[in-house]
Amino acid sequence: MEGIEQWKTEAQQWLQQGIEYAHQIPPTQLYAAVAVLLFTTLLLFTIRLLKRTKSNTIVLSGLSGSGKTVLFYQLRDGSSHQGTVTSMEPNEGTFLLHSESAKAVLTLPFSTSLCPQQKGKIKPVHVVDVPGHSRLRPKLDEFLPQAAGIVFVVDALEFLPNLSAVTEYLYDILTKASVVKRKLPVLICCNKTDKVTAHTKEFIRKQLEKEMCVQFPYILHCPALPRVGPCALDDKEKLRVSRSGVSDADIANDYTLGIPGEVFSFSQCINKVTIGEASGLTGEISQVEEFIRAHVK
Ligand SMILES: Nc1nc2c(ncn2[C@@H]2O[C@H](COP(=O)(O)OP(=O)(O)O)[C@@H](O)[C@H]2O)c(=O)[nH]1
Ligand SMILES: [Mg+2]
Repeated sequence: MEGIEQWKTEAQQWLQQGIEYAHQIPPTQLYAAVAVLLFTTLLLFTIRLLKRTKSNTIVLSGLSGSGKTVLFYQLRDGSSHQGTVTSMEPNEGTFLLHSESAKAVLTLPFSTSLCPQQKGKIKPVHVVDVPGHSRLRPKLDEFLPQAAGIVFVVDALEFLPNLSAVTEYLYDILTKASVVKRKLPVLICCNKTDKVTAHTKEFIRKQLEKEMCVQFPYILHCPALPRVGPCALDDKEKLRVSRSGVSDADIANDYTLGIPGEVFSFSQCINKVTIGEASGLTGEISQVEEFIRAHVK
């Protein structure tokens, strides 16, 4: 008991001394010190928060057979791993892009692996290759909330026979709340350009934009949707759209695309949609790597 009393009085003395000392300091100095302390705390807190929320996940999506798995191995190992079987589970990994780790090794002639400083400068990328089979597409929703960007792989060789299915899948992605709200950047990657019969990215872009209007005519012909750009459909609007002949499945998504009355173009999307070319098989994947680096820093 006595010990506690003694401790109390000591603490009070210390407090008194502290207050006296604070009184001796000019108020401006005191205010400045408090301001610096607050500012530093706030800065550290913000840096921590930013670091935590900055995602390094890139989602590879697209129909089965478009070349996602080959692209995944090319990004990771710099080879196509031919002969891999169709995966029923998402293929995922966190790694340094092969081309970047190779470059870093070249700059270090006497070392066979990356030194820690070199590794620290290049951020590893978490790449997820989500199987394109329609039964497995819900898997995509698991990864989109943490994604920094989407690479939508299109088979530029067998493009026209798949046009309808490709458009439907792309529409589905571009109207998801997890994509529109977070303005996720999308790269439409026209793959298999090593073959001379592959369609060009310009051709593919135009066909996709045209097909959007064919498959989802309310993008074009529904003046009942007055909002500009992708907009949330409330229940009344969904009913109105479904009465105009569009199936429920088409309007099940949270957002719609395009500007009513205008021909659809990807530039109307709130999120940035770009189009590029690649060949996973031969390793011509620089446009995909540039996209990844632009969004994973
Ligand atoms: N010519 C050519 N074929 C490719 C290319 N990328 C993938 N393929 C072939 O396309 C098929 C499907 O590839 P895969 O990566 O399994 O597609 P996924 O179903 O989207 O994962 C395989 O036979 C690959 O060899 C490419 O860039 N060029
Ligand atoms: Mg695959």
